[in-house]
Amino acid sequence: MSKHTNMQRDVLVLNLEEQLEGIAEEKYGKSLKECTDRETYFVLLDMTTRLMNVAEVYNGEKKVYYISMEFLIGKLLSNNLINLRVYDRVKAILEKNGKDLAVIEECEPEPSLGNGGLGRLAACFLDSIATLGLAGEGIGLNYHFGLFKQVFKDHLQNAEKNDWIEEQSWLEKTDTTFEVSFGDKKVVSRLYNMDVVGYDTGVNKLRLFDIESIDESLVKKGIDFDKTKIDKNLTLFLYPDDSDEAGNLLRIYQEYFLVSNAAQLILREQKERQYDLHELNNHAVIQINDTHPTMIIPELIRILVEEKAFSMDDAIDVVSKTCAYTNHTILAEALETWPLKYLEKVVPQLVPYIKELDKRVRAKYKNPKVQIIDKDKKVHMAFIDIHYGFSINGVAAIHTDILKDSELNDFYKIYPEKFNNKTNGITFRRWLLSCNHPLADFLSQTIGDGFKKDANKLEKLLDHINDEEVLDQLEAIKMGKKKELVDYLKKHENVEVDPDSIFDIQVKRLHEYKRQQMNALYIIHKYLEIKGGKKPSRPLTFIFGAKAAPAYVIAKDIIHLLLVLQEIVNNDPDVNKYMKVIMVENYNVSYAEKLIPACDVSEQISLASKEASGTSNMKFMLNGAVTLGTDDGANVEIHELVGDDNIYIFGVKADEVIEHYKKADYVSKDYYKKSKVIKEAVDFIVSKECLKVGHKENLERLYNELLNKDWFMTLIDLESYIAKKDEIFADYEKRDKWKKMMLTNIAKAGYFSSDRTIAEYNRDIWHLN
Ligand code: NBY
Repeated sequence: MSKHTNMQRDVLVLNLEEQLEGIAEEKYGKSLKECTDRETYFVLLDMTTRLMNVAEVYNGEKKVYYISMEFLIGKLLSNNLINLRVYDRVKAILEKNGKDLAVIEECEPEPSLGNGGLGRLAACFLDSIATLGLAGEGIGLNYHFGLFKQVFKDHLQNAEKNDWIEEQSWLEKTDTTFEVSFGDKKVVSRLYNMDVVGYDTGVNKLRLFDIESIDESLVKKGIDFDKTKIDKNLTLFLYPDDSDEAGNLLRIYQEYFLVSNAAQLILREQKERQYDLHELNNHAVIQINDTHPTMIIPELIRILVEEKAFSMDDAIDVVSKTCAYTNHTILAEALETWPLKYLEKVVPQLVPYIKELDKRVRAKYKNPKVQIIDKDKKVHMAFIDIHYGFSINGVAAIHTDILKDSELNDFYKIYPEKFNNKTNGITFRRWLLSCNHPLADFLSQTIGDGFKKDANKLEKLLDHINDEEVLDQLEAIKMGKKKELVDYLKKHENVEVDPDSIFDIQVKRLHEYKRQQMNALYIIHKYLEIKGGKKPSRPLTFIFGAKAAPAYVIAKDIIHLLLVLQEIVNNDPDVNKYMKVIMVENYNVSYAEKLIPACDVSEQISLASKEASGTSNMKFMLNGAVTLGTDDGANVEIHELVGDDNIYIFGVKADEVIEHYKKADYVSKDYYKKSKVIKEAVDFIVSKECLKVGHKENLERLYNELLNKDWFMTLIDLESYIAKKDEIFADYEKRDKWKKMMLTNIAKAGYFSSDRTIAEYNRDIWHLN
């Protein structure tokens, strides 16, 4: 940090209280004490922004551009205060003025700029890039209504717009505007910046592009709007319903809007710094977050050829050395393939370049499975990344192995040197220091502060594995967090929960491969057991949080089933003393920060081979929950770290699953017919109890899906899942064993710090100094 900014910062920090009073006076003509909670929030927003303005800005010779359609950043106040190292002081000043920082935090709206893991990962990465002192920025879009807000009506998911942007916010409007040309129209963009401050370090920027001509009034009811008015709707929503052609086209318009702006921004910066574009790769590395920003490759090549007098060979060469691709899925249906005719309509200027890239591949490789444009004239976006990027990484060891050995094996054979693994991570600032103050403070007292900068130091906790006082404290902290959640659930979901019950939590996007439906079948099984007189030794609380894509019918049916079960179970006097079911409304980052610290059992039950990594598994572990999971994604690495005794693994393995798909020999009905337990649970979905509360259409559709298709093999694992879950609940009573499991999970979580992940990206891919 320069002496100059350092001093400015010190002055601000020393006079924090005067500063806050000054801002309160300036803005509202009041003392801090007299400000409402909301006004206090805006005072803190101003204060924090001032502090970030005098922090060091990173400016390396080489910079990483993390380009992504999503940055699920969550609320920023608490995190920024923590990273600026003023959280405790601000909290104390507020207390002196009769205010509670935790209450003030509630005034902040949560930016709604991501779907789930992929978007949240991008946000964790920005935090770690800044914390490690690397020059890097995120480039994304500023969606006005973001991902929809979920509202339950009549036991069904409804989608509403999420109007999160306020007059005063962390967004800073800049003077930068670019022109973006599509096949049939032009729009003008505007850049907004958000500061990303590292932990005890400097700041980077998140760059969010918007259009000047946006028209929010296009959205009348729910999330419906005229999808053809691109110049008015382009940045209204994230990932709008893609079930029709207009929705798909809009998505392509959004993607090109992102990459066109990114390319202009990056090239402008190269020019300002007087770098030779033939050496672009020495000054810039572009990390492409999933295939959504893939068009950055042909777009950069196009600009270099058409505007910078590059030969095609030179342009392709330097762009290929600049771009790296991260894959987040092996679900074939999630790998983008755009019909060439869509691209011809939206981005005709790119089509000759995409054809040229395809032609070069054809000239070298005969294998039809590696061609960019297939025989049906569809463009495989991932294949552009693989042929014309220098790195392809998966997000957990098993995931990368599956990419290499099966999904992308044809490419691995061509480019073995390009493939590498980067196991995901999470930022411990948000997922420990910010969401669980009691635990963070207790860890500091017990093992010192070192873990805050070097997460591996958490391992020191293992020295205390036989220390009863430490174990009891961990248990007490968990209980404190459970009680906080109980109050919150009472207030927000109107459900009574017993804090002494076991909190079993599954929160993540709703998808059949994640198998929330298997968890639902367990709940039915337990319900029937209790009805039959078999009571659990301790009450059980099953908590879910999940949004389903509005066009994903079965996912919405699963939500319906969960809400129906919630109604039946919680209102049945024979049962509700022993178990409760809660599907929280509008699960988001802020909700996660309340749920995760209170969790006992972390549900990570995807069909093996299908969850690329998962990241909530890491957040839960760090907060002392024990994982109940399949051998999938990062669960495999958690298992290796904590050992067999500190995790509950069940179900078929990935290779077995892959075999079933190859042979197409999985028949769900066989499992249903063979097992009384499975049959009873599945049949209950269409029982008169369920039909009385729920809708015949939804429940029957789900029932038939499970019986006749079950593409993600729920029934193959149901019996072993029930057995493992009963085992984990029984073990919860062995309090000494359980507390030691909690401690071990926390102690071993250090590996999953995104600081480690980013250090690896930098070491192997980015090479920034
Ligand atoms: O990325 C998730 C993976 O499922 C999870 O296993 C992994 O831990 C995480 C981070 O690597 N993927 C994910 O969240 N994907 C999406 O949200 C997503 C969003 C949009 C589209 C596809 C997937 N899309 O096609 O538009």
